[in-house]
Amino acid sequence: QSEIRKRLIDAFTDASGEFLSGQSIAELIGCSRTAVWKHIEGLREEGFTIEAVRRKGYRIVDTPQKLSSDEIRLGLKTDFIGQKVFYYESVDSTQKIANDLSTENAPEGTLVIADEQTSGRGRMERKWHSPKGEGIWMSLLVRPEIPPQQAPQLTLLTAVAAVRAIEEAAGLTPVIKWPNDIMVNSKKIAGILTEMQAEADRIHSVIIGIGINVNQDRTDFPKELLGTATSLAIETGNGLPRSRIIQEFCAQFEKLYLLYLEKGFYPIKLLWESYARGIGSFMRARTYNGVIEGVALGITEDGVLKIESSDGTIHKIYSADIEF
Ligand code: BT5
Repeated sequence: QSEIRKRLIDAFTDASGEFLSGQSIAELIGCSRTAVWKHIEGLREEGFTIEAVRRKGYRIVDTPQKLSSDEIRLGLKTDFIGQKVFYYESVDSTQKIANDLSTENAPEGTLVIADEQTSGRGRMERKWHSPKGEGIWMSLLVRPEIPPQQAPQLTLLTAVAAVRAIEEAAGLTPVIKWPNDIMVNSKKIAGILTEMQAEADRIHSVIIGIGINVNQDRTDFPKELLGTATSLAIETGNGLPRSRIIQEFCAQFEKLYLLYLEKGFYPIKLLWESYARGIGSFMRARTYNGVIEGVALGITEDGVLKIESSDGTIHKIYSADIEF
């Protein structure tokens, strides 16, 4: 079986992107023409995209870019972020696994990555679409010595790290929409979810979940995300190795995190503002307690959004979805 698979891959490699007829594949790998179809299906299940055209045959359009912890660690330029990687083919949510690892005292910088999440989560129990092989679905564990109420600052720090990683690895410059949306051409390309384990005055751990859409094409998004979501492949026109983006993210995150621990939130705030859109504009914020409209003044030291409504009241927004 694996011998046939190998011959099939070799045949496609030799064909270098040209079509191979069913008959010639059958001869090359030594099986019947009906068996060819079964082997092609096998490759598809592994993540190969194979085009089939009548009278021409088959050709490989895209190969799976398998991730592995070795591949991620190779070429990682950090001291501790991502130095311990747990990689899974399929999980419900990497947040849950990172949370379990945290109670087992996993070291700071531990990274959990999955090729697929079957119940990826957004904020407020929303769903995060995490199809197999198409994106970066990962959770990072950190243990900063900061008061629990400052943990939201890490969401903003992570947004800066994600924007910079995408800039470096893909050559796009995304913008940030408060608090956690990373946008390219007004569509969401990445999201961040920060959760923590803490007592009243002490943080045990913060689990930062990051989802980045990488290889999806337009048809890979469910209907409800068609107008609002995008991927690096859609925006750049080509697929990208996920490991490169993960490595870049880890490097950017580590730099910012060390700066944050040493100098506090202020330098991070300045960077965040330089990538943010909508500050100074009219915004509508949908919060738990209703809608607040007004001009966005900026963020506070704690990463809270300030909106001034038309009667001059300044509202502090801790959690909301915004439109502008
Ligand atoms: C977020 O929530 O943007 C946080 C997403 C965090 C995902 C990561 S993946 C690794 C880790 N493990 C998890 O289980 N989660 C984290 P929020 O701001 O609430 O946005 C959620 C909304 O974004 C959904 O209600 C959809 O409208 C939209 N959405 C869902 N999947 C998307 C995708 N793949 N790309 C763009 N938008 C999406």
